[in-house]
Amino acid sequence: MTRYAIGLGSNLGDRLGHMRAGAMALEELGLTAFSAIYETEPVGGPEQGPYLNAVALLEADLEPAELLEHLHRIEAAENRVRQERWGARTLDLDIISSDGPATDTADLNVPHPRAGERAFVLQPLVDVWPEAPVGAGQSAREALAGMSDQGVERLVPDWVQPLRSWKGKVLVGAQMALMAVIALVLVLDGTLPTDGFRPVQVPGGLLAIAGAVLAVTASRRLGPAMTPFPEPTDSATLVLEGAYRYVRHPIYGGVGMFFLGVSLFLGSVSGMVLSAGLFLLFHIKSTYEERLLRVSYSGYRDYRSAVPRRFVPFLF
Ligand code: A4P
Ligand code: MG
Repeated sequence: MTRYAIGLGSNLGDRLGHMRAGAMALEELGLTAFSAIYETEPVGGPEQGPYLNAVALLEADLEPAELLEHLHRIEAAENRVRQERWGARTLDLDIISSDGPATDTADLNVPHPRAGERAFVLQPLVDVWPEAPVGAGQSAREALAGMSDQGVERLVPDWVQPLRSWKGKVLVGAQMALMAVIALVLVLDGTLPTDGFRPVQVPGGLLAIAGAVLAVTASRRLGPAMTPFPEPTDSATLVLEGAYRYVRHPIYGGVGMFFLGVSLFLGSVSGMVLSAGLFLLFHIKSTYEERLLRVSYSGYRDYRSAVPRRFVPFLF
């Protein structure tokens, strides 16, 4: 039995779909572990979109050359077309490292000759096999230490199965509970002045109305893609119009503004504090959600740079 680390990469078409198809095919060759999935800046080659990269570990009774044939077959099944060196690809499978003797032939080099200098290979490799030899007598962990980050970002640990996790459910549960508590506190704690009005009622009322308008228009724009869960639905496409041109999470922003506005209007300090807590929870939830959106949509990374505001147009 030989242990092999296989690097997976995709930056063309349905990246996650190609990575998953590759992962399924590797399972039949003796798979033992998968790294998390990372989004990475392209290294070398022509101008091209960001990659998804991961590493799989195999224990297989195969010679390196036989394994390479299997990898080429799996790549071909994902319509891999070889046009230019380091060009965009639907699926690239490379033998990164093994615990067998080094291979150095005309069409196969193991360890992969460039593995030791590339963070997009080393970071996922360290997830599953930190001591993997990557050339020059170095392990993956040693080669990675002291390397600049090279635009490699860890997205999600479990990517081979559909993206549904307990974390999403916990976040939705916490959000529903907190919204119910704020509503209850406002009913019990909020008061309207009997003699005239308080000056903060004007900005409070305006904020609540603006929040409601933002949340309602954005949810109508989202249509069938709307879900309380952070994981995108299977049929969803990325919505970038309407309120989404100004903020990346207008529904969360609108709901938060609404609760804060009503708390101001009713003069409830507890309501204001809890509304600030709701914004904090939305921040945590949307940070997680954006990692899932980046795995699912190659355009999300550019969208995030183009629309820097998360919740409130022009502010934050
Ligand atoms: N070959 C030699 N050694 C190996 C090995 N250890 N594993 C030969 C796999 N193949 C190996 O590969 C060309 C030939 O290399 C194969 O036919 C095989 O005989 P290829 O897959 O047709 O083409 P390639 O992948 O473009 O070539 P190369 O030189 O292996 O590219 P690299 O160095 O793997 O770079 N940026 C990011 N962020 N993420 C990436 O995944 N990948 C590349 C490809 C460039 N930039 C990237 C990424
Ligand atoms: Mg390759």
